[in-house]
Amino acid sequence: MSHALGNHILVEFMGCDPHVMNDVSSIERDMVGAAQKAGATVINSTFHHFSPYGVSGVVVIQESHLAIHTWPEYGYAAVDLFTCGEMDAWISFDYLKEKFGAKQYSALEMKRGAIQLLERNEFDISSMREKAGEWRNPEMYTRNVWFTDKDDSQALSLRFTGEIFYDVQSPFQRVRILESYKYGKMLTLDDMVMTTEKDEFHYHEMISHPALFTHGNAKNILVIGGGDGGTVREILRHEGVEKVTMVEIDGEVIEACKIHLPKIAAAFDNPKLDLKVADGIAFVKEAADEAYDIVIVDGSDPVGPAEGLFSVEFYKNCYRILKPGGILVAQGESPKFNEKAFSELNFTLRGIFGQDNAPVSLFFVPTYPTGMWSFQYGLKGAAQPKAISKDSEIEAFADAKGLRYYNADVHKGSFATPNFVKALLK
Ligand code: SPD
Repeated sequence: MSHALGNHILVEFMGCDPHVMNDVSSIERDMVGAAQKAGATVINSTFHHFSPYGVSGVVVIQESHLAIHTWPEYGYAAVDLFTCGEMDAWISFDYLKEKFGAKQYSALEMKRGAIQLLERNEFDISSMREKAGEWRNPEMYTRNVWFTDKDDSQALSLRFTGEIFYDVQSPFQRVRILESYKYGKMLTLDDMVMTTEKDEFHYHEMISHPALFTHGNAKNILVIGGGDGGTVREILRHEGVEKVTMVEIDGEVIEACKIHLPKIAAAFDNPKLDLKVADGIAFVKEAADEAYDIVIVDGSDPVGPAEGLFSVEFYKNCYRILKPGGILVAQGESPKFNEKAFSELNFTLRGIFGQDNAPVSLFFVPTYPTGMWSFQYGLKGAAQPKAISKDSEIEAFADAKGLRYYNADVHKGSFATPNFVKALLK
């Protein structure tokens, strides 16, 4: 006969596979599986991934809960198996030990709620029992799995279905396609959000159209990065463009987006596109002087393979390969999330293109941390994007092409600089 209300097993799993310990969806699946294997009724699961490392989560079961915190860098998971009633939590323990590939482990079992120390209150629990009956369908439990893109002090979290459509560790980064509830399918690289089905147009319209309208006669365009295809899709809406060369370092990004984000990867078959899977930094270094009207750098954040896309040498080469009057546009990070990269890039561009020739365009992307993002320009000529006077041309284009973010007012307004940004750039 049991003399306690609950049974608590505190588990140390060590020597686990670090990749498994950092994979929120597989940990959620295993924790739910561990509960079900032991015959528990799952009510709800909530799991978060913390970038760059670690997963925390809990599976609420009718018999209480299973919880986990992982430290992938130590191959370690701290697991709590708390159960009431007849459930045998050691079945969950064995299941997780195998799934996590734990090389060492220890477990401490404690009885919780010693009956002899407790005083029972008399009250009618029959209505609670009826309610409990509604929870019995194990297919009906709510999954609450969160993807988090964060630095040390700020985060953006998106709830996703737990389904992973694509998950490949390329030579450069981990390429994944997940499905979020609010923003649809999304591309993540090393646990940072790159683009989502629902808000990709904010970014892709703003990286391309302001530069093309400012230039007015761009025929030969180079895109560095941009593996999801959204940037070339927008550029190729301009009929005067004769050739776009796109150089993406990671073929896995292209592949993932072709399969799972076809509306973004919609222009890869366009005959004007010369698509190269190669190192964009080396490509720019070897490219001929004054070859391009516009160079667009659609890179990821300045860690991993995109780090070199924030270097002085790279932008000196971009300047060299632009024709006179040419325009550079670079993914410029956020003045609220990555202030250092944002301002350093602007200093670099001002140093190369001239003090008045490196304007910043601000725009809004809900799925990037803080939502406020930038493109930074390098102008190798007199045309200033802010001073554009082509309103009716822009409006007609936006209308004809069904654009959802860019218009003449947004073009001009995006180059207005809030005071805190001016201060950052001093
Ligand atoms: N933190 C997100 C930075 C995103 C940079 N590039 C996105 C690629 C979209 N084509």
